[in-house]
Amino acid sequence: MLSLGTLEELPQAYRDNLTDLNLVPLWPSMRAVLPYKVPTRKTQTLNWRYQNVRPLLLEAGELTPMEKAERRVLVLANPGHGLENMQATPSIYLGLQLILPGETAPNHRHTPNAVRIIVEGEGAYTTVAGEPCRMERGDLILTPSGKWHEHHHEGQGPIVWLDVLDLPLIYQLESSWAIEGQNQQTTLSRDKSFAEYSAAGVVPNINFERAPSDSPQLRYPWTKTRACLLEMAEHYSTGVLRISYVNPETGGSVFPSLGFGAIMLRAGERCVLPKRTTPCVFHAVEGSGSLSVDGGEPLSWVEKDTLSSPGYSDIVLVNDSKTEPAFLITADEEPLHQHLGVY
Ligand code: GTQ
Repeated sequence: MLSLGTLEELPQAYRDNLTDLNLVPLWPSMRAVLPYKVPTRKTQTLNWRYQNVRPLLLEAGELTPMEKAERRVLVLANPGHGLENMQATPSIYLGLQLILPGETAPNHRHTPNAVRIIVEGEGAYTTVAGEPCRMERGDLILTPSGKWHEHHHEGQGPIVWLDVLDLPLIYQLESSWAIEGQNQQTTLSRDKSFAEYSAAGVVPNINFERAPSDSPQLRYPWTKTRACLLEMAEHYSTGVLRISYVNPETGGSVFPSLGFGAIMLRAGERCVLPKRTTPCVFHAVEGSGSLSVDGGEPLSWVEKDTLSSPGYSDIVLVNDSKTEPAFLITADEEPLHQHLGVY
């Protein structure tokens, strides 16, 4: 490897002249932006333990009425990226959102793509482009870029979900903006996951229009994902049990930016994930266990916890239970890495 010149080796007067003209010499910073073989990763391995976040989120419910929040969210910010930047990974924003019974988070739309993963509570629904999507624990609900969405809660007790957005990416592209609208009028009582996309490989053959761009399926019920993973476990006694959430029309990722999946850990399983370039977010839907990165100290997790890990690292997930499976939903930047040719 070359030994590159430093900034200090340059005369101060020369450096000042460069600065005056908004110029920067590359060579002192060359290895910072093009490190040798392995990228610099700011994404820290972290667990935002739900038991720690929940009381503060409920307190936000007392401190800040919905009218003053628009969205009542505590952002899960990775300190490696600077808390103020609200990044869990370079492209992923995470937030835990609270709605109290009878409250509505008003209609709006924005350029970033969003997913909700339901953490606790019953009786809420989010209306996305006119489709009311019921929110049940573990469900994954899409709000693709530009689609109107509003959240309602008609049940008892708080509802909490995890928001996963590509906001940091869209913001960095200087393309992040939102507008508010009147609440949506809809005659539908359910979303398409109940009829048009209720079973793999089967579609209605009347009044059915294909929608090839955004995923036409907005809600991915957890009960079905869970059943699918258990079914896979019946057939595969070894190997990683992992599914991807896809656009049912194309088979591709649900968003061009972020990818979503779910992992089942068999009872007592120690699961070594294939090493990948993309950082990853894990949300524990059921069970408890640990995550270790690059052979480091295992980080414990329980149901409802949300974790992050950097890319280019060896990841091991362990299920603590010797009798029950554990389930995690994942979010990562794979589609983006694929598009860019860096995956
Ligand atoms: O529910 O639409 O966590 O617009 C951040 C921005 C949630 C939402 C967030 C949003 C939303």
